[in-house]
Amino acid sequence: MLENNTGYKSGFISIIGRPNVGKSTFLNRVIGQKIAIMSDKPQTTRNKVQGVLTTDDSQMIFIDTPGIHKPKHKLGDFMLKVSKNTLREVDVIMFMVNAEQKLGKGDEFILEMLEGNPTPVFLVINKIDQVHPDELMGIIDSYKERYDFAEIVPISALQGNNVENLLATLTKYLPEGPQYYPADQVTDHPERFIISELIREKVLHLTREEIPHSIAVVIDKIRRDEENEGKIRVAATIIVERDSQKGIVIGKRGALLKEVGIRARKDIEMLLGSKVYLELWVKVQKDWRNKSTHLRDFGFRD
Ligand code: GDP
Ligand code: MG
Ligand code: K
Repeated sequence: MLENNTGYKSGFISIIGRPNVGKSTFLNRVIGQKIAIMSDKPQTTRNKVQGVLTTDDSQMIFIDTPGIHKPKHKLGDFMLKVSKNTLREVDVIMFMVNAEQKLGKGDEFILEMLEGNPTPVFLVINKIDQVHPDELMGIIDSYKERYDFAEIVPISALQGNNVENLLATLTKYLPEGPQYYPADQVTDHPERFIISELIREKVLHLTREEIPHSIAVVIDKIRRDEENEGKIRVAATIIVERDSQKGIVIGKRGALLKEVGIRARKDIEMLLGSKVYLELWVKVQKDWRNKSTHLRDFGFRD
């Protein structure tokens, strides 16, 4: 993390919108293909970092907020609640729509859900390469009457039109803050975040309600072991808040932790396309929960 970061801005941005409006295309354009594509794998119901854009004066952390659609079942209900909370905690919400489509039921549902949310919402009208410029005002007006957007920005994620302007405007809304993620770590090892989420997911699944969602998984090391058939060695630490939780995560004679390792390793091997040697540790860190919700939720590494 940078010291003396006066003037440096950083924050969390949630991109929401109906399927196929161009969310992944946007992320691919601003961050690079790999990250968005990989995090598209539907493996967790939880918010996750989709990509981090680091510049000289800012860092934008884009968060995937799943479950923003009319819930069909109990779990959907739960996910919606989690997403709603996330949307209150991020610094900016990017609500992306397709310029070719009229405001539909899916958009209505999202807008209703945003009612009363204090977070600034950007209306990002994507695919403007598909509509005539004269049509744009009408589209903007139809959305304007529905919600008090902080900004309305038309773009083409595919062709890149106005994307730089959108990023500059986003930066204005970010608070002063640290560079949460080292720039090179994110661009060189996007897998890191996904791997920690995969491990977390297994712990939560195997422990059910006994372990709170606030646990964190920190990846200590990812290294290719050239002497060992190029196997990738991953070392990770699961951080819990209490000794009792440590006991639960480890399980009787280490059985639960072993199972976490077996399941996580399978997924990580699929993700990396390589044999993986996974080493898991469990650590108690009592004040973990007292840190800012953001840091806790997004697996901040200190
Ligand atoms: P997501 O479901 O919101 O992540 O949407 P995707 O990023 O997967 O995009 C859905 C489709 O829309 C893909 O075929 C993209 O190529 C296309 N698309 C995305 N952005 C644009 C754009 O700005 N212009 C045009 N013409 N197509 C786009
Ligand atoms: Mg997508
Ligand atoms: K997505």
